[in-house]
Amino acid sequence: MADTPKVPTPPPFKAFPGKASVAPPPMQAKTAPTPDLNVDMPVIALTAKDFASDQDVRWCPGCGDYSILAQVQRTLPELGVLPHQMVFVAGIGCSSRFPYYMNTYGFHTIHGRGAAIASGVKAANPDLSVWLATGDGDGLSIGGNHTLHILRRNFDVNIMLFNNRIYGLTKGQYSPTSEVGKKTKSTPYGSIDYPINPSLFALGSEASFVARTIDRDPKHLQEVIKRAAHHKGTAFMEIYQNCNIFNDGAFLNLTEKDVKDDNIVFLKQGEPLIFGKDKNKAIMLDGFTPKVVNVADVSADKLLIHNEQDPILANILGRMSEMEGFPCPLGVIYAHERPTYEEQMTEQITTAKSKGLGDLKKLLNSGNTWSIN
Ligand SMILES: Cc1ncc(C[n+]2csc(CCOP(=O)(O)OP(=O)(O)O)c2C)c(N)n1
Ligand code: SF4
Ligand SMILES: [Mg+2]
Repeated sequence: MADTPKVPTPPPFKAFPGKASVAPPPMQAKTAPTPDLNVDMPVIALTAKDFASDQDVRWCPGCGDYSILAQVQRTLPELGVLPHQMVFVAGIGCSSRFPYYMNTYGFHTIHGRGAAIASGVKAANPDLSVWLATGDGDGLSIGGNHTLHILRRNFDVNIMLFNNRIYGLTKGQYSPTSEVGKKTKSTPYGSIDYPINPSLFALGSEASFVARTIDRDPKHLQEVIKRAAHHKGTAFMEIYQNCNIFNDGAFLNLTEKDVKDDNIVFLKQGEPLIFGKDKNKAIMLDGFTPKVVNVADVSADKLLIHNEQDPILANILGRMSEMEGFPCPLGVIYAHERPTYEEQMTEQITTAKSKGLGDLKKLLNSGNTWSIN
């Protein structure tokens, strides 16, 4: 196969006139600076156990949430962030029980409002490493509005959206990601709601990082968690998760040994999208339309090369998961840094403070004021 073509640099963001696009950051944990007390102290090697709380885990046996929890706890020691520098926030749902099981600070908040609370935590103390656990119901039904706003604001928060395509905690009602025709307790004749694609929702909400992964692939899950942790800005992870009680087998096409290789394409920056049991299939673009081709029939320079900084390609890849005859892209779909909300907010506060103390009475009586007789 010919040399892999160079990945083009995307244009700068129009929302930040004059600022050039930002190259992917060096792998460096985005976290709190080491507190003064720890300066010059030897680094303590933490393990997964240091991030696990003493609470009994109350998920159903066999639930995919166990794997997600285990991979988070296994990955965190590598980030160089101490448990007391982290906050896990959640709304309500099975997935939202996550903070109980973490030996970090945590908030189990109200349904759909985790994104707003996580934004507040980050605004109040930008040095904390803030994580949000949410579900397809919590984050995209009642909390859809809050999810949208945290994404466009770009707080440096890591969001894990557990997508099991069902309301698990409330015993099996349909969710915004349930497929058309799905029969549940609240859709006895089959759902007539068209489902949301969470990764596309995140892209449409101007997320600066969007990745997709799955509970049954621990290694991939860990890689995605690590990438999200290193991204400066809101990192949105859609995690396919099996609810074996109310929606068992929702992702069988991506987990069954005999079919998964034909149904998944793993995204790797700068590499062609090749998939299939024998690595004999690939994706190429015909204009903006993706096509599945046989590797043997096409020259290597015609194959689609992954560029996680390309927003147009991100939309094609986000959509591909539901296109008939195409594999589901797993990995980092989009990663392109831009200034975070808390950075800009701090800058504005500093500028305002530099002007000295204000006069509230003068302010209230300034501008267009009038008296009512
Ligand atoms: C204001 C409010 N409305 C409704 C509920 C009931 N409720 C609790 S969890 C939930 C849905 C959870 O689904 P999801 O976010 O997908 O989480 P999962 O349990 O599937 O992980 C609902 C509707 C609630 N707790 N509060
Ligand atoms: S109801 Fe489903 S999502 Fe909730 S704990 Fe049980 S298996 Fe997991
Ligand atoms: Mg759910």
